[in-house]
Amino acid sequence: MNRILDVASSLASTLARPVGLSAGTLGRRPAKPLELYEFEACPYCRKVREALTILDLEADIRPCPKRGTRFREEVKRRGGKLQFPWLVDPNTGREMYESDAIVKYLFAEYGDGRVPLPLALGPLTTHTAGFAGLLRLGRGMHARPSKAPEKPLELWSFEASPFSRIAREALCELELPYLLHNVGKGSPSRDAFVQRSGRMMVPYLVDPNTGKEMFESADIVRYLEQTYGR
Ligand SMILES: N[C@@H](CCC(=O)N[C@@H](CS)C(=O)NCC(=O)O)C(=O)O
Repeated sequence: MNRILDVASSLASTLARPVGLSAGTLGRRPAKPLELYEFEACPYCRKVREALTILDLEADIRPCPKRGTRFREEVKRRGGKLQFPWLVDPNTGREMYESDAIVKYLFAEYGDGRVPLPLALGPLTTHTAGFAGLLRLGRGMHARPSKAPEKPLELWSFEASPFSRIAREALCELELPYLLHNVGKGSPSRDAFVQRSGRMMVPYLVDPNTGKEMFESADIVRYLEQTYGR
């Protein structure tokens, strides 16, 4: 996709549903990152990713785009059906389908128990997430051939960041697993991130397989294509 159109449509997607911009009220912190099986273009998955940003939670993302071969079967084998999002919380042993149930669970375990209004409107929440996703013209929906990395990558991001979305979609389409660090506005995780990266800007990618670390969504997408695309 042309870069200007790419950035404009990602910005439009954020403006259509500007949720997952900031950290909210935080509760207890999990000892281990959550595990989320999802894909970027899925509106139900978007709701869960928004909750992760608001709750300032880290998650091991296992991308499950349509036609994907790397993580989809694991969901069917362990959960019983091919439906996304699917959340595993290694801290409590919970494994769950259904975005609304997952969102409620996350705010109960790691927030103050109250689901914020934009995530509590049932079908309206899902429809706005769906419309916002449509503006991305199918990005983050289908798998493309790729080489599997030995170790998961790491990405600093927050859900509503238009540039981070572009990087996440590439990770998703290439089925590259990554540890997602959410650093929304007001996030207590920002200081540690700035210490590590040198500045407050997302997306920021770290690839422990090659030692590469980089800002800039266009550079990240190019790097991922060159390193892992087939
Ligand atoms: N009610 C479910 C609906 C989930 C759902 O329909 N997810 C779609 C993706 S958006 C799905 O899993 N489709 C099967 C597939 O992609 O193979 C929820 O809220 O989580």
